[in-house]
Amino acid sequence: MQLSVLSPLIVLALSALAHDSHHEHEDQMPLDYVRFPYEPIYRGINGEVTADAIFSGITTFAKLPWVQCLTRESHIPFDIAFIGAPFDTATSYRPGARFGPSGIRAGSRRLTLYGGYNVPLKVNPFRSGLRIVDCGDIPVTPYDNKYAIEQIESGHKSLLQREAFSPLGNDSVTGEALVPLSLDGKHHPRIITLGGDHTIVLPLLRSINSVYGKISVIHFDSHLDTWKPSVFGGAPSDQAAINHGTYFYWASQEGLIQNGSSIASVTSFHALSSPFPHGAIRTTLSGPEDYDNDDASGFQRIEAREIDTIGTDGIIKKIRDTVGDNPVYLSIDIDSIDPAFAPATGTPETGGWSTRELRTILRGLEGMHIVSADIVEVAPAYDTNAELTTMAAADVLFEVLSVMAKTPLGKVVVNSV
Ligand SMILES: [Mn+2]
Repeated sequence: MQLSVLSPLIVLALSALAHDSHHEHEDQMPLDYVRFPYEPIYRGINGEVTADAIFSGITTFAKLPWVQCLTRESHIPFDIAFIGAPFDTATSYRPGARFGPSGIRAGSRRLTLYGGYNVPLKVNPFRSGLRIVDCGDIPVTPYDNKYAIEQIESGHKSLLQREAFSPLGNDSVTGEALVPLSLDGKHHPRIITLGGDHTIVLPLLRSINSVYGKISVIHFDSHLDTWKPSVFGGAPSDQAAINHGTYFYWASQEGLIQNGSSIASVTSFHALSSPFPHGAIRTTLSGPEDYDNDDASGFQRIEAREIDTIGTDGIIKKIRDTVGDNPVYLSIDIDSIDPAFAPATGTPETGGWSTRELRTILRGLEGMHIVSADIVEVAPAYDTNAELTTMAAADVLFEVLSVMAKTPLGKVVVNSV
């Protein structure tokens, strides 16, 4: 448009800025403002954090410091990073999860209002000594799924393959030095990805595989997501065959996820080698054979309705018995929660868990070696004005973050001599 009209205004504005800086009062928070741990820039009369810090200013996840990890601040190390993957061009029903990262950040504003102490887990992840940051979003094209999936893998790898800021430390019981779980023996940071439709887990698992090798997965979802492309709506092209209902099929085909043999404590409530629990499953199927395919992809299933018989304790036990001490990747589809509590999602299914139940189950994962995690399928356009879904997503991640803060990502090496 009329750049010639605007440009004198821009020049005026810039010159005004140049004359006014660093005098009258403290500057506005610059966009690349970084402070660890998070501290609001404005202080009350007695130096206290002022209450407006929660709803004013630029919103990151839980108001954490924003670090431009993928570009000019790639030299700043961290222990846990939040990163958005705004991709939603492989959804089967409702699109809109590209706005998930910004929606979840909006829903997370109040997490640190009173400081962020997690009462049941007895930890404040924001004051645990770990450096936790929001890295913004991976740039993702909405025009080309093949390229977008490469972008997500590359962005995630770029963060994951760095070394963590804090040393790994010692085992709390034996006092022995902990050893990293990674293939290269280095202590890597943990990444929490804000989706995005569930397809993003394929490139995320490719990245995870590059650091940890084959890995176990804990998958909370109302759907299987191991469907063969032919079952899941057909696949008119190679690219169409990779979508938010088939990515675990492909991850299994590519050998990214571990086959059950290395786990001693597998509970065989479904057949075949099955190290990976799906939780909250309740979808309809094309037929019973979908479960055979799910078995072949290496998953055990926990049906959503099992909560009525075995409760949250029983579900936690099933997960822990299945995964054991293995390094595990955690993927949470917001549709595992009932649409009464989280309506804003791509393929809602009634009969799900409450937000309280999922949070309880997640807290039950304390002590497990969660190497990274995601929450996906949050599509804020279908949310209520009360931000039910984005708030649920943020609170679920607060539990994940608390578990991570309590559990160092290392093991004690038992000397076999
Ligand atoms: Mn899913």
